[in-house]
Amino acid sequence: MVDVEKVLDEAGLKNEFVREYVAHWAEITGADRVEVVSAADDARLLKEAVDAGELEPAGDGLYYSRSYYKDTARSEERTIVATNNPADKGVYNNWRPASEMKPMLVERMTGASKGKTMYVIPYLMSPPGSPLEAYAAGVELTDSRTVVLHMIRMARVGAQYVDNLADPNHFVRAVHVTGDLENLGQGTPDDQRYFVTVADERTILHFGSSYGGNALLGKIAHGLRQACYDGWASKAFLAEQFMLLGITDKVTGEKYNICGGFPSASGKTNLAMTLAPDALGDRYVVEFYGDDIAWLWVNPDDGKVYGMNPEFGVFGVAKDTNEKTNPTALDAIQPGSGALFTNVAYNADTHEVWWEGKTKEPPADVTGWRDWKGNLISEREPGDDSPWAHPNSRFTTTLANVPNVAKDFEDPAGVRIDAIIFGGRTSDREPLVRGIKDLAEGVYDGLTLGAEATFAAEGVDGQLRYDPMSMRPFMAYGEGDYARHWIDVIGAATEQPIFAHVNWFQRDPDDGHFRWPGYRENLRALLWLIDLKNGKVSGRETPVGILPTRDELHLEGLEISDEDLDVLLTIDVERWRQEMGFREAHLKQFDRLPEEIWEAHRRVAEALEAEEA
Ligand code: GTP
Ligand code: SPV
Ligand code: MN
Repeated sequence: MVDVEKVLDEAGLKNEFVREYVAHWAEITGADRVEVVSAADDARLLKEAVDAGELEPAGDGLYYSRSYYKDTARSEERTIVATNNPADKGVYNNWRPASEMKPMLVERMTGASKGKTMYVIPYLMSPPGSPLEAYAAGVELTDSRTVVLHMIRMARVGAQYVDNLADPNHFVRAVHVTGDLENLGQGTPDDQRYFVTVADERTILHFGSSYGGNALLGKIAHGLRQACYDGWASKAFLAEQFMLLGITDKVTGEKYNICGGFPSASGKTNLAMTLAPDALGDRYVVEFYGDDIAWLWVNPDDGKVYGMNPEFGVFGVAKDTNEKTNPTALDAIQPGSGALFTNVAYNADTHEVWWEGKTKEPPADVTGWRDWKGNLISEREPGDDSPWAHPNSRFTTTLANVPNVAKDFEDPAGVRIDAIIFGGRTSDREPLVRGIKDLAEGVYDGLTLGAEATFAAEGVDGQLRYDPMSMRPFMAYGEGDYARHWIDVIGAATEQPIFAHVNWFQRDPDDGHFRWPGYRENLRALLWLIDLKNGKVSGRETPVGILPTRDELHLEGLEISDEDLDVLLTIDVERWRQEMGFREAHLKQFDRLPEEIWEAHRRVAEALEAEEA
């Protein structure tokens, strides 16, 4: 048996509730050793991980790892929100009673860390001093060293974050046990994995993965699922899968902050890291606040909506990240940054990494190159053109490495939110941007976000589905209550942000090309939205929101055909009328959906009926 008391004393970890929790799970998991970690342990842990073969060198201060080949993305099916109240059941949260799930997880975790070290990771999911700090503290226990190294990049890590809590018992208990990955029946009827958030007990129990949101529990499980529940239970805030950026217009000196949700792997990181298009000169400066999670609240002093990014790093999709699409990301993962790469292609001779879209063609000399599964490219069967990197392969780097990170990204006050946008991969129907000024219509728009699912979750790639506010995989309670909470929180602001729906992914059905060039050019749509909010442009009213006219958009230097632009700036009324029926069926699933949402739905439907097709 490990002498847990001794380990905690030596680490100076005094919080009695934390100590009790660590001792409890050390006994259940049967770990051989217990170790408390802080960010200062990074260099030592990196060296240990390299010596143990868990990481491989990928250049100066860069590291590479592969996860088990059946463990490369979140599993939505195996992810569950459990509580003690059946009324918390929603359509998407896979609700189960806490009393049923806890024993199942304890059973799976019992003795499952035998022979391993249980790392104790005290963390904070907010800048210190934030008004939401009380919801941000947690302690992850994990039996994976690579998970520790990821957590050190993605969250603020150290014993100080749990030793001075206002309420010493108010921290999230987050237990991660990897399990025997080769014998878990991933994706079969006998699947042993369970990723459970016991939301009303602020306890997270994840078993059977060592990858991404399944294992870095501060991020998705706490920062989104648990916080979504906490925000509602406390009535104090919203926790959303949102990016958050600032745009400064150097001519007027004004700065605007925009946050918004696109489903997983649909462009949040790319948008938050974007640079103004070269053709717009240096008038606009984009600052990065966050790329995956934002917590929003109203500041009672000025009545405005504020937001902050609870994370400390970026866990970004590697695919198609290159000098043209996202130079900022490349800077953030350069030599010396301490970045980690997972499931990209790797060359052990040269320590290089590669992924689809990093360069147009893969390295011409394949000597030494292995794909994400570890197989030599040189030994592939002729005609095997499967990707070298897994589509959900990722890079992990801290915010401080992002060259355009906002100077005030750690300001505990957060930043004022001027606009909230929704978007996703929608190959038709959704125009480039439509502005929405009414709160209920904005919330309605978020709830009816329809998009193609991506490879960030197992087994759903390409499916067209509704993903309310991009929170479908992270929703912690009922959708009707969630809509009510949104209207209440944002409705309490005396100055409302403007809403908008954006789409960078409309395609020409004839040849499949993206009608909008995307990436850095996306800033043009956001600039128009700010102009709309400020009354500098009035756009064109349509049944589904306000669209830009061609001359209101900042189009200087943009290469786009007239036909593509016309389609991007018009509404296909017939297609939208059909959509309204789908939306009605979608919304009908939700219990206690606020009447304001139904009114918004009917207003849009009636306006569409009245429109000339
Ligand atoms: P998660 O981390 O899974 O929540 O994803 P995310 O929403 O941050 O997505 P990310 O920005 O990493 O983009 C995912 C994929 O979409 C990448 O392969 C990008 O290259 C691609 N992408 C992002 N923005 C655009 C765009 O404007 N146009 C096109 N065509 N592709 C884009
Ligand atoms: C997502 O899938 O939305 C992510 C990556 O941000 S993960 O941390 O794996 O959830
Ligand atoms: Mn995400």
